Amino acid sequence: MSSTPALIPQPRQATFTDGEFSLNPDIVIACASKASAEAEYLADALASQTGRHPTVVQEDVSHSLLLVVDETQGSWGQEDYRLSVTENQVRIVAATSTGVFYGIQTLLQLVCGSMIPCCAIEDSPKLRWRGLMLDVARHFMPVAFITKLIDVMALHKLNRLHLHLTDDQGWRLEIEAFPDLAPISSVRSETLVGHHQQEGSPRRFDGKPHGGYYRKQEIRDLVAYAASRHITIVPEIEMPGHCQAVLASFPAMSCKGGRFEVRRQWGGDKDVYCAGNDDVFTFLETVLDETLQLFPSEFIHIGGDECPKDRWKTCPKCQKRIKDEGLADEYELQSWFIRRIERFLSSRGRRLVGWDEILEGGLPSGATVMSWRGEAGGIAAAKSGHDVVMTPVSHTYFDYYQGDPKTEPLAIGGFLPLRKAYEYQPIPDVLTQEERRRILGTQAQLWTEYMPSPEHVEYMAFPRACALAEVAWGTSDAANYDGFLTRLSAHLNRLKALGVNYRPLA
Ligand code: TNX
Repeated sequence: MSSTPALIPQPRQATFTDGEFSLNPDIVIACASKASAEAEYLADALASQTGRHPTVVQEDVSHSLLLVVDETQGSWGQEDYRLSVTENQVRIVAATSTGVFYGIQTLLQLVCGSMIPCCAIEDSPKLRWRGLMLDVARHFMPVAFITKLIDVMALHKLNRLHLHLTDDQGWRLEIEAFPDLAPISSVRSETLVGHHQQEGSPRRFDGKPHGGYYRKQEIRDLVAYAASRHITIVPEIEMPGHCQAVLASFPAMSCKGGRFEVRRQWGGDKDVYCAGNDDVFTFLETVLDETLQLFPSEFIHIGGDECPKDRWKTCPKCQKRIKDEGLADEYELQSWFIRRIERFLSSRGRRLVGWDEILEGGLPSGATVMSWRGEAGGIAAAKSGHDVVMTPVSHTYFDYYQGDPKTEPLAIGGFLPLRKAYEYQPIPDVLTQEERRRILGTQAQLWTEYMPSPEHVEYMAFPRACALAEVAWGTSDAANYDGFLTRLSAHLNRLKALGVNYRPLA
């Protein structure tokens, strides 16, 4: 091998030596029974890369390609692996099947034709939440695309897919207890064209209905598919704001009643769930119960962002709640709302995660914060003993422009070029050693107001998500951006082979 293979994310430690392992036609993969699914995955992947399908055996004899799960490796992390390649043998050792799976991902990136360069790799991630958030509410995304995205995530050792399932502009999840909810709340009559016009000038709409929602069986299949790639799907059900689509089905859940439409434009919504109405909690708990049955994720996202307080200020029921509960104001009412939901989730053995506004008015003790309006919320949360996922607009909002707006497709705004995504450091220096452990990880945000299609999502996501994956794995080196770019330009061929519509490098 003349040059070191282009690995993304870069492993923690890798030594390459002379010589190669050759993938002969008669190759056999021997695996521990705990890694048999991973062995089949590897066999399929090798078949599509080399045209030859290896045999998989589950026995302890030594074969040329070995997948070992060694649970006695007590000191190893759940996601760590060791990969060694000699001319005679490829060996992946890990304490869990997840570690084996990551060893396989590295191995697949090493295959060149039918050769694998000799090497010794020891690898482990720095952060355990390495995610991607996909907003399927603003624009519905087909199941086939999410499946493809899961495969591309696996290639990058990303392990959380956060699905933003509900918002003002659409509700995307079938709920059996409320059979009319998804059919009605998933469809808007039309969509805003372009950005909001200047004050006073008319808005334009496309005149075309937009809709779609996921059937329960589709979700079960997606969750299982993701699990086979060692990815957890984290569902988000938004509350107390961003709920106008629900109000189109259930106006009585609002403070004022009346008629609501599934929202046709972005931003600026005033309507919220009525925090004084117990039916709202019965509704939300029913929805959450069905959601929990579908998604085994420990973490359940409840949104919590951008909850306008105007309606609550003038609502007699909300004001009565404030009085009855001895709350100071509407911010404490929001906090009371989130606490009530947090109690519900923890009674079901799950953990609540929400956007950083859930800090306002006091945070329930078990809650985890996604710090999006910068890092301050995350820092405050970590300092007060809460877990945090760092998601600041500055470095993780992949709905922002990645180049000159004059030559890029219309985006929401902002500017977040690839280099900036690569330079991100999710663990703030100001935290103590103890507090740093609170930073679970980071994730990219793909808000889809201006991404109407899967191809467009791919264009915005990649290659910035390649950078984020290395940042989250903990081996990015901002001082060597050029080195990353060199690896990336080879890595992009892998994305091309998967049919990903990435943004070409400048
Ligand atoms: C803010 S980030 C929002 C979303 C928008 C996004 C657009 C967050 C928690 N709320 O509703 O889609 O900005 O960048």
